[in-house]
Amino acid sequence: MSFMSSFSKWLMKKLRAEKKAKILILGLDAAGKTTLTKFVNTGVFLEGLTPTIGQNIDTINFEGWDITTIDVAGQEHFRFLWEIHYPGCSAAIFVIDSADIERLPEARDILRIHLFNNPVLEKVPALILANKQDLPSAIQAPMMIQLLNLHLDMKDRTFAVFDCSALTGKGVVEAFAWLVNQLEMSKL
Ligand code: G3D
Ligand code: MG
Repeated sequence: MSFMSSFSKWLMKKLRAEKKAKILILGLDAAGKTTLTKFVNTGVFLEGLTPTIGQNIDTINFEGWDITTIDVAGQEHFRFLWEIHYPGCSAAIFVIDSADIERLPEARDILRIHLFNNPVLEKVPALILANKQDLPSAIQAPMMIQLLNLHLDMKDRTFAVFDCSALTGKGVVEAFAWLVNQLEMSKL
């Protein structure tokens, strides 16, 4: 069995044991959200991928689980359409292209607007993925925390930053293990 397939099976088993959760995957366009979702879904999940509004929202349903991925950049006038997806979600993942230094300020602003300063997502654990670590210029988690000001902005929040590559899968299992643990703890 391939690594990806056993990862998917492991994740599905964990999630199933937890019954239901709605997980948001946010980030700028081209951060790697779709690649991550494909990785998570490889092989096992029943995929009903439907681009709901324009090209920037995908919803995947499997076994009663919802994963919604949203490109939260630009198109501010459509914001009210994305925000209907926010209530009731159990966790939020924010994906960053760690090799795209030029867009880091934009990612930081968007992260603030959609996650830190968003009362609807105040209580949910936030997993921040420093994606594209396979690229030599990628910024790693400790530096990312400083650059995004997470140590200050997120001090009252449950969050973690993980290095990963949605392309190779490196780091994804560890990151999702953290997230699933948070979901498990929130049900205690
Ligand atoms: P999005 O859904 O957030 O908009 P995508 O982003 O998943 O469509 O990814 C955008 C581009 O980044 C894709 O390349 C994809 O292959 C690439 N990408 C995603 N994750 C990684 C990663 O971890 N490492 C590297 N090197 N590339 C990654 P294309 O060329 O198809 O635009
Ligand atoms: Mg996408």
